[in-house]
Amino acid sequence: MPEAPLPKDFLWGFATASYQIEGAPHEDGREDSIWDVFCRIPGKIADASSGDVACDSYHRTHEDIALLRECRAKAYRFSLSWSRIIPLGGRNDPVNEKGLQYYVQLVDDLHAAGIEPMITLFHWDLPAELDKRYGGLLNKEEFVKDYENYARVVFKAMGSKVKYWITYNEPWCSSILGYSTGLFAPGHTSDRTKSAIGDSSREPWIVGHNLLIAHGAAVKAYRDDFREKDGGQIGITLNGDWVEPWDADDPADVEACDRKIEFAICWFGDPIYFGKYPDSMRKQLGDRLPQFTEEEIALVKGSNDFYGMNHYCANYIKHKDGPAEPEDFTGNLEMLMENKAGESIGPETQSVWLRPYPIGFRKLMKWLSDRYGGPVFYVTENGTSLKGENDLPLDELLQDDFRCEYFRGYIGALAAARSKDGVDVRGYMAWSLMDNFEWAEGYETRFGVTYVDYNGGQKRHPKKSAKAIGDIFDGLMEKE
Ligand code: GBH
Repeated sequence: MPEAPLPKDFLWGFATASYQIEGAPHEDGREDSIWDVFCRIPGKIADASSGDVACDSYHRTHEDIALLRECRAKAYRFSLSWSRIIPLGGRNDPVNEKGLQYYVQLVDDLHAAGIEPMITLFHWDLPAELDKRYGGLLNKEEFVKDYENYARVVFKAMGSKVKYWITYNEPWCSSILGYSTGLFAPGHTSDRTKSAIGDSSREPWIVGHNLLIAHGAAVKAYRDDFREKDGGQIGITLNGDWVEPWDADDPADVEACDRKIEFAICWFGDPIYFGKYPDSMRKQLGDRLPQFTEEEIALVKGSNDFYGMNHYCANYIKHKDGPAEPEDFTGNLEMLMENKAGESIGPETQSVWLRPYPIGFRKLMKWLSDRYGGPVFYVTENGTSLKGENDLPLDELLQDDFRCEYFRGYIGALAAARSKDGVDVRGYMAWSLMDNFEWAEGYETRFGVTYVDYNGGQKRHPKKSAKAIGDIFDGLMEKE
Protein backbone atom coordinates (compact mmCIF):
# COMPACT_ATOMS: atom_id res chain seq x y z
CA MET A 1 0.00 0.00 0.00
CA PRO A 2 1.44 3.40 -0.90
CA GLU A 3 1.38 5.92 1.92
CA ALA A 4 -1.88 7.92 2.19
CA PRO A 5 -1.39 11.54 1.11
CA LEU A 6 -3.09 12.99 4.18
CA PRO A 7 -2.36 12.18 7.85
CA LYS A 8 -5.02 10.76 10.14
CA ASP A 9 -5.25 13.96 12.15
CA PHE A 10 -5.98 16.08 9.07
CA LEU A 11 -8.70 18.50 10.19
CA TRP A 12 -11.55 18.74 7.71
CA GLY A 13 -15.02 20.14 7.95
CA PHE A 14 -17.27 22.95 6.80
CA ALA A 15 -17.42 26.72 7.06
CA THR A 16 -20.13 29.36 7.48
CA ALA A 17 -20.33 33.01 8.57
CA SER A 18 -22.57 34.72 11.10
CA TYR A 19 -24.45 37.19 8.92
CA GLN A 20 -24.93 34.62 6.18
CA ILE A 21 -26.69 32.05 8.37
CA GLU A 22 -27.88 33.30 11.77
CA GLY A 23 -30.87 35.55 11.24
CA ALA A 24 -32.35 36.87 14.53
CA PRO A 25 -30.83 40.32 13.94
CA HIS A 26 -32.43 41.94 16.95
CA GLU A 27 -32.86 39.09 19.33
CA ASP A 28 -31.29 38.93 22.80
CA GLY A 29 -29.81 42.38 22.46
CA ARG A 30 -28.03 42.20 19.09
CA GLU A 31 -27.72 45.53 17.28
CA ASP A 32 -27.18 46.27 13.59
CA SER A 33 -24.00 45.50 11.75
CA ILE A 34 -23.03 47.42 8.60
CA TRP A 35 -24.58 44.58 6.60
CA ASP A 36 -28.01 45.04 8.22
CA VAL A 37 -27.81 48.69 7.21
CA PHE A 38 -26.47 48.01 3.72
CA CYS A 39 -29.22 45.51 2.92
CA ARG A 40 -31.84 48.21 3.56
CA ILE A 41 -30.48 50.39 0.75
CA PRO A 42 -32.54 49.69 -2.36
CA GLY A 43 -30.58 48.10 -5.19
CA LYS A 44 -27.64 46.77 -3.19
CA ILE A 45 -28.79 43.13 -2.91
CA ALA A 46 -29.80 41.28 -6.10
CA ASP A 47 -33.09 39.90 -4.77
CA ALA A 48 -33.67 42.78 -2.33
CA SER A 49 -33.20 40.34 0.55
CA SER A 50 -31.14 40.50 3.74
CA GLY A 51 -29.79 38.27 6.49
CA ASP A 52 -32.89 38.91 8.64
CA VAL A 53 -33.85 35.23 8.60
CA ALA A 54 -31.18 33.55 6.47
CA CYS A 55 -30.84 29.92 7.64
CA ASP A 56 -32.30 30.83 11.03
CA SER A 57 -29.26 29.20 12.57
CA TYR A 58 -29.60 31.26 15.74
CA HIS A 59 -32.63 29.07 16.49
CA ARG A 60 -31.45 25.93 14.76
CA THR A 61 -27.96 25.45 16.07
CA HIS A 62 -28.74 21.87 17.01
CA GLU A 63 -29.85 21.15 13.44
CA ASP A 64 -26.58 22.53 12.11
CA ILE A 65 -24.61 20.36 14.49
CA ALA A 66 -26.68 17.33 13.50
CA LEU A 67 -25.82 18.11 9.88
CA LEU A 68 -22.13 18.33 10.67
CA ARG A 69 -22.32 14.95 12.35
CA GLU A 70 -24.17 13.46 9.43
CA CYS A 71 -21.39 14.72 7.15
CA ARG A 72 -18.81 13.18 9.54
CA ALA A 73 -17.09 16.58 9.89
CA LYS A 74 -14.18 16.83 12.28
CA ALA A 75 -14.29 20.61 12.46
CA TYR A 76 -16.63 23.54 11.99
CA ARG A 77 -15.49 27.04 11.07
CA PHE A 78 -18.01 29.73 11.93
CA SER A 79 -17.80 33.45 12.63
CA LEU A 80 -19.01 35.58 15.50
CA SER A 81 -21.35 38.50 15.14
CA TRP A 82 -19.50 41.27 16.94
CA SER A 83 -22.74 43.23 17.42
CA ARG A 84 -24.30 40.26 19.24
CA ILE A 85 -21.43 40.29 21.71
CA ILE A 86 -20.86 44.04 22.05
CA PRO A 87 -23.98 45.50 20.42
CA LEU A 88 -22.52 48.98 19.94
CA GLY A 89 -19.07 47.58 19.32
CA GLY A 90 -16.77 49.92 21.26
CA ARG A 91 -14.38 49.30 24.11
CA ASN A 92 -16.48 51.41 26.49
CA ASP A 93 -19.78 49.89 25.39
CA PRO A 94 -21.44 47.11 27.38
CA VAL A 95 -20.90 43.43 26.68
CA ASN A 96 -24.10 41.54 25.94
CA GLU A 97 -23.92 38.36 28.02
CA LYS A 98 -26.77 36.69 26.17
CA GLY A 99 -25.09 37.15 22.82
CA LEU A 100 -21.78 35.93 24.18
CA GLN A 101 -23.43 32.90 25.80
CA TYR A 102 -24.96 31.88 22.48
CA TYR A 103 -21.47 31.26 21.14
CA VAL A 104 -20.12 29.69 24.33
CA GLN A 105 -23.00 27.21 24.13
CA LEU A 106 -22.31 26.57 20.45
CA VAL A 107 -18.68 25.78 21.27
CA ASP A 108 -19.74 23.46 24.11
CA ASP A 109 -22.28 21.70 21.90
CA LEU A 110 -19.70 21.21 19.16
CA HIS A 111 -17.26 19.65 21.60
CA ALA A 112 -20.02 17.41 22.92
CA ALA A 113 -20.58 16.26 19.34
CA GLY A 114 -16.85 15.63 18.85
CA ILE A 115 -16.41 18.56 16.45
CA GLU A 116 -13.49 20.98 16.71
CA PRO A 117 -14.55 24.65 16.59
CA MET A 118 -12.58 27.10 14.45
CA ILE A 119 -13.65 30.68 15.09
CA THR A 120 -13.47 33.67 12.79
CA LEU A 121 -13.70 36.87 14.82
CA PHE A 122 -14.66 39.05 11.90
CA HIS A 123 -16.39 38.07 8.68
CA TRP A 124 -17.23 41.59 7.45
CA ASP A 125 -20.11 42.43 9.83
CA LEU A 126 -18.78 45.45 11.70
CA PRO A 127 -21.14 46.88 14.36
CA ALA A 128 -22.99 49.66 12.52
CA GLU A 129 -22.51 52.04 15.42
CA LEU A 130 -18.72 52.07 14.92
CA ASP A 131 -19.14 53.08 11.31
CA LYS A 132 -21.47 55.87 12.37
CA ARG A 133 -19.44 56.92 15.39
CA TYR A 134 -16.02 57.30 13.83
CA GLY A 135 -15.93 55.94 10.29
CA GLY A 136 -15.36 52.30 11.23
CA LEU A 137 -12.48 50.65 9.41
CA LEU A 138 -11.19 54.01 8.18
CA ASN A 139 -10.32 55.17 11.69
CA LYS A 140 -7.08 53.54 12.79
CA GLU A 141 -6.88 55.03 16.29
CA GLU A 142 -10.35 53.94 17.33
CA PHE A 143 -10.84 50.80 15.32
CA VAL A 144 -7.65 49.05 16.38
CA LYS A 145 -8.46 49.58 20.06
CA ASP A 146 -12.08 48.50 19.69
CA TYR A 147 -11.14 45.41 17.72
CA GLU A 148 -8.53 44.39 20.25
CA ASN A 149 -11.04 44.89 23.07
CA TYR A 150 -13.64 42.76 21.25
CA ALA A 151 -11.06 40.02 20.64
CA ARG A 152 -10.10 40.04 24.32
CA VAL A 153 -13.74 39.72 25.42
CA VAL A 154 -14.05 36.65 23.22
CA PHE A 155 -10.71 35.07 24.21
CA LYS A 156 -11.62 35.53 27.85
CA ALA A 157 -15.03 33.91 27.45
CA MET A 158 -14.02 30.88 25.38
CA GLY A 159 -10.28 30.87 24.94
CA SER A 160 -9.87 27.69 26.94
CA LYS A 161 -12.26 25.85 24.62
CA VAL A 162 -11.09 27.00 21.20
CA LYS A 163 -7.77 26.04 19.61
CA TYR A 164 -8.13 27.74 16.22
CA TRP A 165 -8.67 31.47 15.89
CA ILE A 166 -8.95 33.56 12.74
CA THR A 167 -8.77 37.32 13.12
CA TYR A 168 -10.27 38.25 9.76
CA ASN A 169 -11.96 36.66 6.86
CA GLU A 170 -10.63 38.09 3.60
CA PRO A 171 -9.53 41.65 4.43
CA TRP A 172 -9.26 42.16 0.65
CA CYS A 173 -13.06 42.01 0.46
CA SER A 174 -13.64 44.45 3.31
CA SER A 175 -11.20 46.88 1.69
CA ILE A 176 -11.89 46.57 -2.04
CA LEU A 177 -15.56 45.58 -2.13
CA GLY A 178 -16.39 47.81 0.83
CA TYR A 179 -14.36 50.89 -0.14
CA SER A 180 -13.45 50.68 -3.85
CA THR A 181 -16.20 49.06 -5.90
CA GLY A 182 -18.80 49.60 -3.17
CA LEU A 183 -20.44 46.25 -3.88
CA PHE A 184 -20.26 45.30 -0.20
CA ALA A 185 -21.05 47.17 3.01
CA PRO A 186 -20.47 49.96 3.80
CA GLY A 187 -20.59 50.62 0.05
CA HIS A 188 -18.05 53.42 -0.32
CA THR A 189 -16.85 54.14 -3.85
CA SER A 190 -15.77 57.02 -6.08
CA ASP A 191 -18.62 56.08 -8.40
CA ARG A 192 -21.17 58.75 -7.49
CA THR A 193 -23.97 56.84 -9.21
CA LYS A 194 -23.57 54.25 -6.44
CA SER A 195 -22.56 56.20 -3.39
CA ALA A 196 -22.40 59.77 -2.14
CA ILE A 197 -19.20 59.02 -0.28
CA GLY A 198 -15.93 57.26 -0.92
CA ASP A 199 -12.56 57.63 -2.63
CA SER A 200 -11.62 54.44 -4.43
CA SER A 201 -8.09 55.64 -5.02
CA ARG A 202 -7.28 55.98 -1.32
CA GLU A 203 -9.77 54.48 1.12
CA PRO A 204 -9.22 50.79 0.33
CA TRP A 205 -5.48 51.09 1.06
CA ILE A 206 -6.15 52.87 4.36
CA VAL A 207 -8.70 50.26 5.38
CA GLY A 208 -6.35 47.41 4.45
CA HIS A 209 -3.63 48.99 6.54
CA ASN A 210 -5.91 49.45 9.54
CA LEU A 211 -7.12 45.86 9.30
CA LEU A 212 -3.52 44.65 9.35
CA ILE A 213 -2.68 46.70 12.43
CA ALA A 214 -5.81 45.52 14.23
CA HIS A 215 -5.00 41.91 13.28
CA GLY A 216 -1.53 42.40 14.77
CA ALA A 217 -2.97 43.92 17.94
CA ALA A 218 -5.40 41.02 18.46
CA VAL A 219 -2.67 38.44 17.84
CA LYS A 220 -0.39 40.21 20.33
CA ALA A 221 -3.21 40.22 22.89
CA TYR A 222 -3.72 36.50 22.38
CA ARG A 223 -0.02 35.67 22.55
CA ASP A 224 0.64 37.89 25.59
CA ASP A 225 -2.32 36.91 27.72
CA PHE A 226 -4.00 33.73 26.48
CA ARG A 227 -1.78 31.48 24.40
CA GLU A 228 0.18 29.98 27.22
CA LYS A 229 -2.78 28.89 29.28
CA ASP A 230 -5.16 28.20 26.40
CA GLY A 231 -2.74 26.61 23.97
CA GLY A 232 -4.40 27.72 20.74
CA GLN A 233 -3.22 29.17 17.46
CA ILE A 234 -4.21 32.32 15.66
CA GLY A 235 -3.94 33.49 12.06
CA ILE A 236 -5.64 35.48 9.33
CA THR A 237 -7.60 34.16 6.36
CA LEU A 238 -6.73 35.61 2.96
CA ASN A 239 -8.66 35.04 -0.25
CA GLY A 240 -6.87 34.57 -3.53
CA ASP A 241 -7.38 32.99 -6.92
CA TRP A 242 -4.80 31.31 -9.13
CA VAL A 243 -3.65 33.02 -12.34
CA GLU A 244 -2.50 31.87 -15.77
CA PRO A 245 -1.17 34.20 -18.48
CA TRP A 246 -3.62 35.18 -21.22
CA ASP A 247 -0.74 34.76 -23.66
CA ALA A 248 1.90 32.42 -22.25
CA ASP A 249 4.37 33.67 -24.87
CA ASP A 250 4.09 37.27 -23.76
CA PRO A 251 6.51 37.96 -20.89
CA ALA A 252 4.40 40.97 -19.87
CA ASP A 253 1.40 38.69 -19.24
CA VAL A 254 3.56 36.22 -17.35
CA GLU A 255 4.91 39.02 -15.17
CA ALA A 256 1.41 40.43 -14.65
CA CYS A 257 0.39 37.08 -13.12
CA ASP A 258 2.74 37.51 -10.17
CA ARG A 259 1.70 41.15 -9.85
CA LYS A 260 -1.95 40.08 -9.65
CA ILE A 261 -1.19 37.74 -6.74
CA GLU A 262 0.85 40.45 -5.05
CA PHE A 263 -2.03 42.95 -5.24
CA ALA A 264 -4.65 40.40 -4.19
CA ILE A 265 -2.81 38.36 -1.55
CA CYS A 266 0.67 39.66 -0.73
CA TRP A 267 -0.87 43.06 0.07
CA PHE A 268 -1.68 41.35 3.39
CA GLY A 269 0.68 38.38 3.31
CA ASP A 270 3.93 40.32 2.84
CA PRO A 271 3.43 42.66 5.81
CA ILE A 272 2.58 39.64 7.96
CA TYR A 273 5.55 37.54 6.85
CA PHE A 274 8.08 40.23 5.81
CA GLY A 275 6.97 43.46 7.50
CA LYS A 276 6.48 45.40 4.25
CA TYR A 277 4.15 45.86 1.29
CA PRO A 278 5.11 44.31 -2.07
CA ASP A 279 7.37 46.52 -4.23
CA SER A 280 4.92 46.26 -7.13
CA MET A 281 2.23 47.88 -5.00
CA ARG A 282 4.47 50.62 -3.69
CA LYS A 283 5.56 51.34 -7.25
CA GLN A 284 2.02 51.70 -8.59
CA LEU A 285 0.32 53.28 -5.59
CA GLY A 286 3.08 55.49 -4.22
CA ASP A 287 2.11 57.22 -1.02
CA ARG A 288 -1.56 56.31 -1.42
CA LEU A 289 -0.38 53.08 0.18
CA PRO A 290 0.22 53.89 3.86
CA GLN A 291 3.67 53.49 5.44
CA PHE A 292 4.20 51.27 8.45
CA THR A 293 5.66 52.88 11.54
CA GLU A 294 8.26 50.89 13.49
CA GLU A 295 5.68 49.99 16.14
CA GLU A 296 3.25 48.83 13.48
CA ILE A 297 5.84 46.61 11.86
CA ALA A 298 6.58 45.09 15.25
CA LEU A 299 2.88 44.26 15.63
CA VAL A 300 2.27 42.92 12.15
CA LYS A 301 5.46 41.10 11.19
CA GLY A 302 5.36 37.50 12.33
CA SER A 303 1.73 37.71 13.41
CA ASN A 304 0.51 34.43 11.89
CA ASP A 305 0.65 31.05 13.59
CA PHE A 306 -0.89 29.64 10.41
CA TYR A 307 -1.99 30.87 7.00
CA GLY A 308 -5.76 30.63 6.51
CA MET A 309 -6.41 30.15 2.81
CA ASN A 310 -9.70 30.76 1.02
CA HIS A 311 -9.57 29.63 -2.57
CA TYR A 312 -12.20 29.09 -5.26
CA CYS A 313 -11.01 29.53 -8.82
CA ALA A 314 -8.56 30.99 -11.36
CA ASN A 315 -8.33 33.65 -14.07
CA TYR A 316 -6.34 34.43 -17.17
CA ILE A 317 -4.29 37.59 -16.79
CA LYS A 318 -3.56 40.10 -19.54
CA HIS A 319 -1.24 43.01 -18.80
CA LYS A 320 -2.33 46.57 -19.57
CA ASP A 321 -0.03 49.07 -21.22
CA GLY A 322 0.35 52.61 -19.95
CA PRO A 323 -0.08 53.97 -16.45
CA ALA A 324 -2.62 52.47 -14.07
CA GLU A 325 -5.89 54.26 -13.33
CA PRO A 326 -5.97 55.78 -9.84
CA GLU A 327 -8.87 53.45 -8.96
CA ASP A 328 -7.05 50.32 -10.13
CA PHE A 329 -6.67 47.66 -7.45
CA THR A 330 -5.57 44.73 -9.61
CA GLY A 331 -2.02 45.72 -10.57
CA ASN A 332 -2.90 47.29 -13.93
CA LEU A 333 -4.15 44.21 -15.71
CA GLU A 334 -7.26 42.47 -16.98
CA MET A 335 -8.75 39.36 -15.44
CA LEU A 336 -10.31 37.15 -18.08
CA MET A 337 -12.13 33.83 -18.25
CA GLU A 338 -10.65 32.92 -21.64
CA ASN A 339 -7.09 32.89 -22.91
CA LYS A 340 -5.73 34.11 -26.23
CA ALA A 341 -6.74 30.83 -27.90
CA GLY A 342 -10.32 31.34 -26.67
CA GLU A 343 -10.18 28.48 -24.16
CA SER A 344 -12.15 28.92 -20.95
CA ILE A 345 -10.26 28.42 -17.68
CA GLY A 346 -13.13 26.19 -16.50
CA PRO A 347 -16.87 25.56 -16.71
CA GLU A 348 -19.32 28.32 -15.82
CA THR A 349 -21.05 28.39 -12.45
CA GLN A 350 -23.78 30.61 -11.02
CA SER A 351 -21.08 33.04 -9.83
CA VAL A 352 -19.69 35.16 -12.67
CA TRP A 353 -16.27 35.23 -11.01
CA LEU A 354 -15.99 31.50 -10.37
CA ARG A 355 -14.82 28.93 -12.88
CA PRO A 356 -13.23 25.83 -11.37
CA TYR A 357 -9.59 25.07 -12.20
CA PRO A 358 -8.45 22.55 -9.56
CA ILE A 359 -4.77 22.41 -10.51
CA GLY A 360 -4.61 26.12 -9.71
CA PHE A 361 -5.23 25.26 -6.06
CA ARG A 362 -2.10 23.12 -5.93
CA LYS A 363 -0.09 25.72 -7.81
CA LEU A 364 -1.16 28.60 -5.59
CA MET A 365 -0.48 26.68 -2.38
CA LYS A 366 3.02 25.89 -3.62
CA TRP A 367 3.54 29.51 -4.73
CA LEU A 368 2.53 30.82 -1.31
CA SER A 369 4.45 28.15 0.55
CA ASP A 370 7.61 29.09 -1.36
CA ARG A 371 7.12 32.80 -0.84
CA TYR A 372 6.43 32.58 2.88
CA GLY A 373 8.96 29.93 3.85
CA GLY A 374 6.67 26.94 4.26
CA PRO A 375 4.06 28.13 6.76
CA VAL A 376 1.36 25.87 8.13
CA PHE A 377 -1.79 26.20 6.03
CA TYR A 378 -5.40 25.68 6.94
CA VAL A 379 -7.71 25.96 3.98
CA THR A 380 -10.61 27.84 5.50
CA GLU A 381 -12.93 27.98 2.46
CA ASN A 382 -13.27 26.23 -0.88
CA GLY A 383 -16.44 25.47 -2.79
CA THR A 384 -18.66 26.32 -5.73
CA SER A 385 -22.09 27.43 -6.88
CA LEU A 386 -23.83 25.68 -9.78
CA LYS A 387 -25.24 27.40 -12.80
CA GLY A 388 -29.03 27.45 -12.55
CA GLU A 389 -29.14 25.40 -9.34
CA ASN A 390 -31.79 27.62 -7.79
CA ASP A 391 -34.19 26.89 -10.65
CA LEU A 392 -34.02 23.10 -10.39
CA PRO A 393 -36.71 20.95 -8.78
CA LEU A 394 -35.59 19.68 -5.38
CA ASP A 395 -34.91 16.07 -6.36
CA GLU A 396 -32.59 17.18 -9.17
CA LEU A 397 -30.99 19.87 -7.12
CA LEU A 398 -29.98 17.36 -4.46
CA GLN A 399 -27.98 15.41 -7.05
CA ASP A 400 -25.23 18.03 -7.27
CA ASP A 401 -22.70 16.00 -9.23
CA PHE A 402 -20.98 19.14 -10.49
CA ARG A 403 -20.21 20.17 -6.91
CA CYS A 404 -19.04 16.64 -6.02
CA GLU A 405 -16.70 16.76 -9.01
CA TYR A 406 -15.45 20.17 -7.91
CA PHE A 407 -14.58 18.84 -4.46
CA ARG A 408 -12.90 15.73 -5.88
CA GLY A 409 -10.73 17.92 -8.08
CA TYR A 410 -9.87 20.50 -5.44
CA ILE A 411 -9.32 18.15 -2.51
CA GLY A 412 -7.23 15.95 -4.79
CA ALA A 413 -5.13 19.00 -5.68
CA LEU A 414 -4.69 19.78 -1.98
CA ALA A 415 -3.56 16.22 -1.29
CA ALA A 416 -0.99 16.51 -4.09
CA ALA A 417 0.24 19.85 -2.75
CA ARG A 418 0.90 18.15 0.56
CA SER A 419 2.26 14.79 -0.51
CA LYS A 420 4.12 15.81 -3.68
CA ASP A 421 5.04 19.49 -3.20
CA GLY A 422 5.69 19.36 0.54
CA VAL A 423 3.15 22.05 1.43
CA ASP A 424 2.36 21.88 5.15
CA VAL A 425 -1.43 21.96 4.87
CA ARG A 426 -3.20 20.57 7.92
CA GLY A 427 -6.87 21.28 7.44
CA TYR A 428 -9.66 22.01 4.97
CA MET A 429 -13.09 23.61 5.45
CA ALA A 430 -15.57 23.35 2.58
CA TRP A 431 -17.74 26.36 1.80
CA SER A 432 -20.39 25.92 2.82
CA LEU A 433 -22.20 23.65 5.26
CA MET A 434 -25.46 24.93 3.81
CA ASP A 435 -26.92 27.38 1.32
CA ASN A 436 -26.94 30.83 2.83
CA PHE A 437 -27.16 34.58 2.29
CA GLU A 438 -24.67 35.10 -0.52
CA TRP A 439 -24.08 38.81 0.21
CA ALA A 440 -24.89 41.08 -2.76
CA GLU A 441 -26.18 38.02 -4.65
CA GLY A 442 -28.86 37.40 -2.05
CA TYR A 443 -30.30 33.88 -1.98
CA GLU A 444 -30.25 33.14 -5.70
CA THR A 445 -26.74 31.76 -5.57
CA ARG A 446 -26.26 28.63 -3.48
CA PHE A 447 -22.94 27.36 -2.15
CA GLY A 448 -24.16 24.76 0.32
CA VAL A 449 -23.62 21.02 0.47
CA THR A 450 -27.05 21.22 2.11
CA TYR A 451 -30.10 22.72 0.47
CA VAL A 452 -31.96 25.22 2.64
CA ASP A 453 -35.64 25.63 1.83
CA TYR A 454 -36.16 29.34 2.38
CA ASN A 455 -39.88 29.04 1.66
CA GLY A 456 -40.32 25.93 3.76
CA GLY A 457 -39.30 26.98 7.23
CA GLN A 458 -35.56 26.88 6.43
CA LYS A 459 -35.66 23.09 6.39
CA ARG A 460 -32.28 21.53 5.55
CA HIS A 461 -31.88 18.82 2.89
CA PRO A 462 -28.36 17.41 2.44
CA LYS A 463 -27.23 17.28 -1.18
CA LYS A 464 -25.11 14.50 -2.65
CA SER A 465 -21.96 16.55 -2.00
CA ALA A 466 -22.64 16.55 1.76
CA LYS A 467 -21.67 12.88 1.82
CA ALA A 468 -19.15 13.02 -1.02
CA ILE A 469 -16.67 15.14 0.92
CA GLY A 470 -16.38 12.60 3.74
CA ASP A 471 -15.90 9.84 1.18
CA ILE A 472 -13.15 11.84 -0.55
CA PHE A 473 -11.28 12.32 2.73
CA ASP A 474 -11.78 8.66 3.64
CA GLY A 475 -9.98 7.78 0.46
CA LEU A 476 -7.09 10.18 1.04
CA MET A 477 -6.38 9.94 4.77
CA GLU A 478 -4.34 7.43 6.75
CA LYS A 479 -6.62 5.05 8.61
CA GLU A 480 -6.92 5.40 12.40
C1 GBH B 1 -16.01 33.91 0.02
O1 GBH B 1 -15.19 34.82 -0.64
C2 GBH B 1 -16.61 34.52 1.25
O2 GBH B 1 -15.71 34.43 2.33
C3 GBH B 1 -17.93 33.89 1.63
O3 GBH B 1 -18.54 34.65 2.63
C4 GBH B 1 -18.80 33.77 0.41
O4 GBH B 1 -20.06 33.26 0.67
C5 GBH B 1 -18.08 32.86 -0.58
O5 GBH B 1 -16.90 33.49 -0.95
C6 GBH B 1 -18.83 32.62 -1.88
O6 GBH B 1 -18.95 33.80 -2.59
O7 GBH B 1 -17.75 40.76 -7.10
O8 GBH B 1 -16.87 40.17 -9.25
O9 GBH B 1 -15.74 41.82 -7.87
C7 GBH B 1 -14.57 34.34 -1.82
C8 GBH B 1 -13.66 35.37 -2.46
C9 GBH B 1 -13.56 37.49 -3.46
C10 GBH B 1 -15.02 35.86 -4.34
C11 GBH B 1 -14.31 38.56 -4.18
C12 GBH B 1 -15.80 36.90 -5.08
C13 GBH B 1 -15.82 39.12 -5.88
C14 GBH B 1 -15.57 39.33 -7.30
N1 GBH B 1 -14.43 36.39 -3.14
N2 GBH B 1 -14.96 38.05 -5.38
S1 GBH B 1 -16.57 40.61 -7.92
